[in-house]
Amino acid sequence: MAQRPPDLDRLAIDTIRTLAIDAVERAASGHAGAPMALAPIVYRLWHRHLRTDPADPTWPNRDRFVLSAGHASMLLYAMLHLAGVSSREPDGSARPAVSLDDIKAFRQLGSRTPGHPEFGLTPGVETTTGPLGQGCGNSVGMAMAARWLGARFNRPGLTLFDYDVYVVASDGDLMEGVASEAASLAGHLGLSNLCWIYDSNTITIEGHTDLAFGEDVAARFTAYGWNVVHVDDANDVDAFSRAVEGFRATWDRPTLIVVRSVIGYGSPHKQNTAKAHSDPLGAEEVRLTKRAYGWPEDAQFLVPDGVYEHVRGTIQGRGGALHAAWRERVEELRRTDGEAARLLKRLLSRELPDDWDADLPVFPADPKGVATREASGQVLNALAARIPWLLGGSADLAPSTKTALTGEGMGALGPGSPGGRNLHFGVREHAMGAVVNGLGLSGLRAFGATFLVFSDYMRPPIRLAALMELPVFHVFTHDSIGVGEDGPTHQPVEQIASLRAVPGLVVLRPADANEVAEAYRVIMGLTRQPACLVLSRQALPTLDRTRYAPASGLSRGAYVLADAGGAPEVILMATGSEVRLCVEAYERLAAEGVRARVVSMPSWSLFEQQDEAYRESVLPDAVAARVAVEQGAVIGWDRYAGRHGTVIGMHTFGTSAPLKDLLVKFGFTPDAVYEAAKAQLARGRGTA
Ligand SMILES: Cc1ncc(C[n+]2csc(CCOP(=O)(O)OP(=O)(O)O)c2C)c(N)n1
Ligand SMILES: [Mg+2]
Repeated sequence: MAQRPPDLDRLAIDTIRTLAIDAVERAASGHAGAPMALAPIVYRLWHRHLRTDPADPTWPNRDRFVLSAGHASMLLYAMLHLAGVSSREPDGSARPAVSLDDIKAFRQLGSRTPGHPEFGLTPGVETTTGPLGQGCGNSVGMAMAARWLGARFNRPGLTLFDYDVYVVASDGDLMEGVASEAASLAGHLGLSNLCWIYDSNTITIEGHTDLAFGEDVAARFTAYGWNVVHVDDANDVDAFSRAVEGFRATWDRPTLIVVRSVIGYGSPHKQNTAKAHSDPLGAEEVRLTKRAYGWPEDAQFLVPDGVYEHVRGTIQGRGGALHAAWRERVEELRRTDGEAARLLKRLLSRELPDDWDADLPVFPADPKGVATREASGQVLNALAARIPWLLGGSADLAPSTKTALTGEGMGALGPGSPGGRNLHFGVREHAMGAVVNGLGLSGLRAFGATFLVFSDYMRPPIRLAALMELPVFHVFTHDSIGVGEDGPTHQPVEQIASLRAVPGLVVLRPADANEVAEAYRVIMGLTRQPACLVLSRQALPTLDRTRYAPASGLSRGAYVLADAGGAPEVILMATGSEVRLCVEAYERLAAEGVRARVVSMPSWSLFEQQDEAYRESVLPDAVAARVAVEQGAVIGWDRYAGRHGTVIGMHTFGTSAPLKDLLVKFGFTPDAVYEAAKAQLARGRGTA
């Protein structure tokens, strides 16, 4: 009798399941429960629907697959492996994104298969996930970017961008506020190219979701304006395909596919329990589970004959052809609109247009000056006019953060205007950060904006931007007790220090309008680092750069702004609005014949990148008399002020009062700086 041909789809699905089980078992850590449950639908999505080219996981018009439930990372790694996703090595050869050896090295030092998926480390991983909800937030930015790119580069009969964004989200993802914020925004914008697949298994770490999550998620998403469909069993791949087809046919709204699944599917004792989330199954349970799948019980990391060919053949066949057709369309764009094609190439390679900085304003000296937020608005607009893919917006504070892009053709990005440059995030700081990351992952130069004090609401995406090395930026205004009457709830104290603690994040607090322009020059030149611009609400004098050093010194993080000449006796250093206090104190000291120096220090991290000789030239070790001034927590300033230096900063929260009273109360006056300098000098002479 002829043998029945093996059901290769079933084999592929169980390969994903058992690879996840074996990897978690070998690592003695990680999560196999969700991969065991979701293997059928993720496999079906990739095999049947996803428009992706395994030979080039960076193809710009590929559909995105985001595993927001990053703890299920083995699901993604196994899928990337079976799909044959590969990257190009510098010598042109192809290397698997995830080899079988990589899977065997799951969670080990230096592997491509870290505990949670990391963008940039593993080709095919679209974004770093693990902090629940972030992938959901990123996906909204990706979907906005797809439509933005389409609006800007598609031509009648020539579609360059029409990709879809798929997300796998868990209970935890949908409990997180950031996902709710992002879903609300996506619904408002009618992002019909966005599909979240919700793994509704009613289990989280502590047990049944009845413990803390009783709402009707489907009704909630319907209220957000989403199309909601249900798949009653994660093993019913045909029902899932119908849901995906329903998504593809929906033109006005995002889609949520609610999939009922059983965590740890197939494990006789752990399925449908919270244990399937957290523990490796254990040798005995692994055997029983493999038996339940009809799998050789003692085989490990097994990929049965025929599976690779079956999976890769289909995905590569479909995706390769789509990619080739896309390349032809890019060629056509080159023939018909060379300028657009050139810009697209730059955008996709994270380069800037020629002369992007040609219109950067130079601000004339002015004792009254302007608020740095005001200068920022002018600089940002000068850049936006020359960098077509610079876009962004605020969490409902554009008038205060001065981040509106007002030039010709800017317009708002809205439900019917996907190509707008002004984004209205609504009062959703956390989603703003995550959406900006999604835009950044799509090649756009994106920014967000709010008050500095509310940067706390968006720390998770800021740190993820740094971890992912994304050149996004944020404009944080109202940077100190300078906020005045709004009081301590709105007066940032610890925010600058905490932002400085994020590895790789460039924090810039310019002292005047010309430093603002230079700060933007630095930010736009970044290709692998996010930045935060910390700006004042109140006017700051525009320094006379014929008298003081040029603002271009900002690019080195700290520079000598004013110097009496010769070896300094005392160094006054500050950032932002406090630089002017040091300048005033300096003028008084200089008039008395004291050799004082003012160091403007807009960015610690940029300063730390300078060589020792430069740093020594700015802050000579031999000079112990030092005063540092910043309207923020003093933590860390001793590094520059030295053990005996004076740090004038904030030791408490602020208070509600007119600014002039606050400056006196908290000691931010030229007199206080002058007195501190005198005390420092006296101590140095042994008289203190
Ligand atoms: C922001 C955040 N908080 C907490 C965690 C720790 N954590 C990992 S998975 C998880 C919940 C697991 O439940 P669920 O999201 O439903 O995933 P499942 O176990 O069903 O796969 C938690 C709390 C996290 N990764 N991110
Ligand atoms: Mg769950």
